[in-house]
Amino acid sequence: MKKILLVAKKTGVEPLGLMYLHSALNVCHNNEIEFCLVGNDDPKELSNKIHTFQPDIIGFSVWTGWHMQVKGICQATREQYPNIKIVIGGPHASWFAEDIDFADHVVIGGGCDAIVDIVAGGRTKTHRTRFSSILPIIPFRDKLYSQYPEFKNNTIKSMMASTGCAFRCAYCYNSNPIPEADGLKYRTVKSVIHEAREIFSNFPNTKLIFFQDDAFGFNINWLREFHTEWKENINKPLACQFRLEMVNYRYLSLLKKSGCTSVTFALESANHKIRKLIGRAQLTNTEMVNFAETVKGFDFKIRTEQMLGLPTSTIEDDLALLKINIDLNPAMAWTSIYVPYRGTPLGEYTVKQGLYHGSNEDIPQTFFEGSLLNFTPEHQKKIEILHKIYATCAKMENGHIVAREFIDSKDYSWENWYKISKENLFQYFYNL
Ligand code: B12
Ligand code: SF4
Repeated sequence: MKKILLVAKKTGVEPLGLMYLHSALNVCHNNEIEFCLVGNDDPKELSNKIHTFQPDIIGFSVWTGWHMQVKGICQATREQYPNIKIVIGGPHASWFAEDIDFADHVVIGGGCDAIVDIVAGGRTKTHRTRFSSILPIIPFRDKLYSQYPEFKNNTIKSMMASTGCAFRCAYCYNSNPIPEADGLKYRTVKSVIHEAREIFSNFPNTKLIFFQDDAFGFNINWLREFHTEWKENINKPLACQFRLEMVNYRYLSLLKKSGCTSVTFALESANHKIRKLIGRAQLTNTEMVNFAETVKGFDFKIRTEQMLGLPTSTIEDDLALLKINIDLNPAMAWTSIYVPYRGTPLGEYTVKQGLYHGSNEDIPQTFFEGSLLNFTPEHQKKIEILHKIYATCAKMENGHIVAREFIDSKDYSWENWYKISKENLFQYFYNL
């Protein structure tokens, strides 16, 4: 029997990757599996867990941005417990396997076959499987949910219906596909329905399934079959994300008829030159707005996404997109601050243009923390403040004016926010 500890960074979304690994490992019945999700609140949680559980193997699921911390954790673990085997998998391992010199095994691509092989005593250092190897498997939820009841109690549960993406945005790792990321692949509708049925019957508090797919239902024939089966067998609300380029009447009506209530799509930038730079120029600005309005016409709750501080962008660009959001009035205008991930075409572009001088080692753990590009300190600060007030300003009729005045004032106190927002709302009320 082997004791296996599966570790990931804790986020608000259940770690589907680890749940898939658990499911694959379940075929080797004699293993004891525990999870540890590393949050920011308890720095000793993982070392305590290793100490009490005494695993034979620790598997880390790693994203770029968390990799330096994981390296430190692994080096310390190795010193204290030289017999524990360390396995590194997940997106960072898949794209940067050659940088990982602190593990016994590095897994590129899908991990289900690899982890089973490693546990059975496989000796290769680098394991390669296609990401789509998860397709026939249904992730195990019980064990993780019993260890982390907040995911069980969450009325939203996540699923994936596909792996890979058909698009190639320059800021995203999918634009630089590794052979193991073998394009867009779908699970069968039958298997998706089977998983959803299990979720709703085993966790009856579930109100909605969030499909984490990058572009849900890109294959319209798959979506057509899905919509019939979901309606007939599940008939519960779902949320998904897609690209505006996929939008047409047929696509939206299939989503609507399935029971989709909430949709997320990215606008990213109101500046067409920048949209070209980031690989999102398939639509003109007018088309982008018209398509977004078409989505709204179907009465979905909308979340738009945008990156502030894109390479070569100005605060004016960011405010112009805020105005588009105000006119569209989504339920939520979500923003991140652009991170120049090395290895993506846009990350490399920022280095070539002298806009960024770092390596992936200075990448923050989330993309909300500030810009790494060489904007002036004043511009950097404005981006940070705009990020914090963006969603609120998007709900105010003259929010772009409020945002501009507030970030230009350089007084970022509550008192000043109160003064500026109140004055502007009065102006709007009196139609001045
Ligand atoms: C849902 C999602 C999120 C959710 C959380 C998901 C979660 N808790 O797992 C949220 C919204 C919170 C999120 C946040 C971030 N995300 Co995200 N996210 C995704 C998304 C869309 C799906 C992930 C998923 O569930 N996939 C399905 C599972 C089954 O696949 P998987 O996790 O890859 O796992 C498989 C293999 O990788 C492997 N594997 C995984 N772990 C391990 C461990 C071991 C030991 C082994 C052997 C194998 C193995 O086996 C699994 C089964 O085949 C992916 C894109 C994608 N399509 O995968 C991006 C993606 C993972 N995210 C990405 C990024 C960059 C982030 C952020 C770091 C962005 C940021 N800077 O804020 C943050 C992290 C924030 C934080 N606090 O740490 C990048 C990672 C790129 C990279 N080089 O690392 C991706 C790939 C998007 C992209 N195309 O660029 N994300
Ligand atoms: S649509 Fe999303 S997942 Fe696909 S390449 Fe663009 S950013 Fe990446």
